[in-house]
Amino acid sequence: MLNIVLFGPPGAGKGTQSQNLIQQYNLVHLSTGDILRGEISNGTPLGLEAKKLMDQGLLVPDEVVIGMISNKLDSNKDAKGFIFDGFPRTVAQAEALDQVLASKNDAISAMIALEVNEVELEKRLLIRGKDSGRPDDQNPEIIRKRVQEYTSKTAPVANFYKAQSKFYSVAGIGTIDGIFTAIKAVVEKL
Ligand code: B4P
Repeated sequence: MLNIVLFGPPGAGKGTQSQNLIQQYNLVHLSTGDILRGEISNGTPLGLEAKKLMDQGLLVPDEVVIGMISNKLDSNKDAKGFIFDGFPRTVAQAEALDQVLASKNDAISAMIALEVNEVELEKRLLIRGKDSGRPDDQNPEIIRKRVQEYTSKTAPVANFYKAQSKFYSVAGIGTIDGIFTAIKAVVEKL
């Protein structure tokens, strides 16, 4: 199976490049951000709790997102592979993902990290915030909080995959097509 973790700070292009990858390689897209926003729009108890944290730029508790991903893996048994977009976002999530995949005789193939500087991230998210209505994209302070959460809790996940020799870095600034070409070059070598 081809299982790719698409990694990077908020606004790095994970969601954007996931769409390209699922089309090119016929993979299932698992975005914890999208799943959580689905829970919010359905008004579920989980969604109501998640919204309070997401609106402040904070991460949702590990056990909540691990449970969600586990359920999605179980309900996509025929998949050729998965794109994990926005997950794992903590080392505990990465460890749990390895365990869940190992129980299915499966594993992560690669982590592809999109490298984008903070000035560009803030610019992109504020532009998206104008159209998307996403409350976490509209306020520079909340965006900075999300980047802080990324730096303190999510960036260490890269070391987890480096230790397994599965880490690949791709420059995330440039055209969407150009960045996808660089991502494909990594995937083709796996
Ligand atoms: P996510 O939904 O994962 O959102 P994100 O990281 O902010 O952005 P995304 O990756 O989708 O955007 P993209 O860069 O593609 O998370 C939202 C929140 O959910 C988190 O803050 C957290 O609270 C919670 N959450 C989610 N997963 C969690 C987890 N595992 N554990 C705990 N909490 C979790 O795109 C951004 C913009 O840039 C777009 O408008 C796009 O068009 C533009 N763009 C993309 N590529 C570009 C390029 N090359 N040039 C110019 N613009 C570009």
